[in-house]
Amino acid sequence: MCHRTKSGRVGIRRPLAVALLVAGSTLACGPARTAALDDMRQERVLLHRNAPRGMEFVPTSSASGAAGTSKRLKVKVAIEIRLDGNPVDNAYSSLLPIDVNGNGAFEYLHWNGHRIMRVYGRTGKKLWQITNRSGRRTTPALYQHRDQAAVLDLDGDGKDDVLHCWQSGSTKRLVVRNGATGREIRSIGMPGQSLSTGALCRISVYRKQSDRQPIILLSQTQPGGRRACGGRNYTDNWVRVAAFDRKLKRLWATNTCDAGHVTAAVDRNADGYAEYVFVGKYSLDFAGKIRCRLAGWDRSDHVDAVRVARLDPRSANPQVVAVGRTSGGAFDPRTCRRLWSVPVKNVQEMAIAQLDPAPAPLSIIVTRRSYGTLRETTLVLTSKGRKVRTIHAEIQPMQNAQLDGNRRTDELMAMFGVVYDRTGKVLLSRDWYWGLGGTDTRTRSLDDDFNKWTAYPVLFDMDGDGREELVTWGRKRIVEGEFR
Ligand SMILES: [Ca+2]
Ligand SMILES: [Ca+2]
Ligand SMILES: [Ca+2]
Ligand SMILES: [Ca+2]
Repeated sequence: MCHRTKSGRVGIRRPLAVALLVAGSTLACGPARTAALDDMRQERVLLHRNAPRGMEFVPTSSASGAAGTSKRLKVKVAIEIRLDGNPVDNAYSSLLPIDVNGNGAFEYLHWNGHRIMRVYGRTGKKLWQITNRSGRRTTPALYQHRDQAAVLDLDGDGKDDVLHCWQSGSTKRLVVRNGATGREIRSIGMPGQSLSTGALCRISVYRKQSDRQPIILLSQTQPGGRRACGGRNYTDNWVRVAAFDRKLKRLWATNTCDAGHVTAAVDRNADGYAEYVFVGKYSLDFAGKIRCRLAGWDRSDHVDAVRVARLDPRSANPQVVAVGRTSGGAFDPRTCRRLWSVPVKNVQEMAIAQLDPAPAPLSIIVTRRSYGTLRETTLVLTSKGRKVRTIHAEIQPMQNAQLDGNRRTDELMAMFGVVYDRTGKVLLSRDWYWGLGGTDTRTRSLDDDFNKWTAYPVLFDMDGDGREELVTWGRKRIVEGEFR
C-alpha cells in the first residue's frame, strides 16, 4: 500500500512525495515515485553532473512500460544558437540547463572556467554575460574534462540561480549568481585554493533526508600544496570535501585524499532525498563524518566512477558500484563491505542500466580506456558481477536513458551523444549535428574531435513536455535536438 505524505521540497518543481512501507523499509511508489524519479532525472543534470566520469543512475525503464521495439533514433535540430567569442573557449566550455524565469522551459548556461559565463534564451538572445579577462580558462590541456557548477534556486524566489567557481585576482571564489540577471547574490573567497588550469571546479548539491534542505559539497585542495595527499592534492580527486549551506555558510570540511572523481548519493527509501553520500571511495554523512571506506581499496588509489542503485529490484537495499585503476566491484553502502569484484583490471568508465527487460536485475557496463585502439573493451556484467557479454565497441558510457520504443529496457548514451542499445548496436550517431556550421567532418584524431564539439552533451527535458532533448555545443553553436 502506498501512503501519501506531503513533502515541502525546496526548489523542486514537483511538491508531492508518497511513501510505501515494505517489510520495514520505506520506498516511494505510485505517482510520487514517478515524481521523485522525474526530480532525480533533473537533478542528476542540474545538481551534480560530471558527465565525463558518468552520471548518477536513475531508473528510466519499468516492468509496466510498453514493450515496443528498439529502433534507430532520429533527431531533428530544433534550436540553433550562434555563439560569439573565442571558438576554442566555446568548445571547451561547460553547459547546464537553467530556468531563469521559473516557467518550466530551460535556457542555456554556457561558461568556461573563470573566464566567461553567459545565459542564452531559447530564441538565441544572450540574456547576460560576465567576463574576467585574466580568469582561469579550461583549455585543450583538459582533454575531455570540464568544470562543474550547479543550478538551483538559492534565494527562494522560485527561479534558478547559478552556483559556480570564479576568481577575483588570485583568489578563488564560490559564487551564487542570479540566473536571470547574472547579478552576484553572494560569494565567499577561498584563499590558498589553486587557480591552475587543472584545478577543476567540483560541486555536488544534494537534498538531505533530515531536513530536505540542499547541502553544497565542494572539492578543495588541502593545505600543504603539492606535498599533500602523496603529491596528488587535486580537486579532481575530491581530496577535501567542504560543505556549505544555501547561504554559503561553511558547515564543515573533511580530508579525503585520493577519494575519486565523482560523488553518488544513497537514497535508501527512494524518496528523492539523500541519507548519505559517497565521495569516491569514502562514504560521508551530512555532518562530515566518514562512515566507511570501500573495503580493500588501495589507500593511494582513487575511484574513477561510482554509482548507487538497487541492482536487484526485489531487494530493498541499494548497492554501490565503484571502479578504478586498482580495483572495482559492488559494495554494501551501509558498511562498505565488498559484495563482489569486477572480473577485469583497470576499468575507468562505468554505467548502470536496465539492459534486461524490467523487472529483471540491472546490468553494469564497464569500459577499459584504450582511446583509438581496436581492443574490445566494453563488458556487460550481471548485477552479481558475472560477465555476460562483450560489446565490440569502445563505449564510454555516460548514462542510462529511455529513448526508443521499448520502455522496459534502457539505452546507453555515450561520448558525443552516441546512443547504443543493449547489444551495442548504434541507435543514434553524431551525424545530426557534426557538420553544422561547416565543421570539418573528417576525423583525424579524437583530440581534433574535442576541439569541435563537446564530448558530453546534455540529455534533458528542456521545454517541460516530459520528453528529453539532446543539447550539444561546440566552437560556434549551441544546438538543441528533438527526438522524432
Ligand atoms: Ca532564485
Ligand atoms: Ca531518501
Ligand atoms: Ca528503451
Ligand atoms: Ca522536452
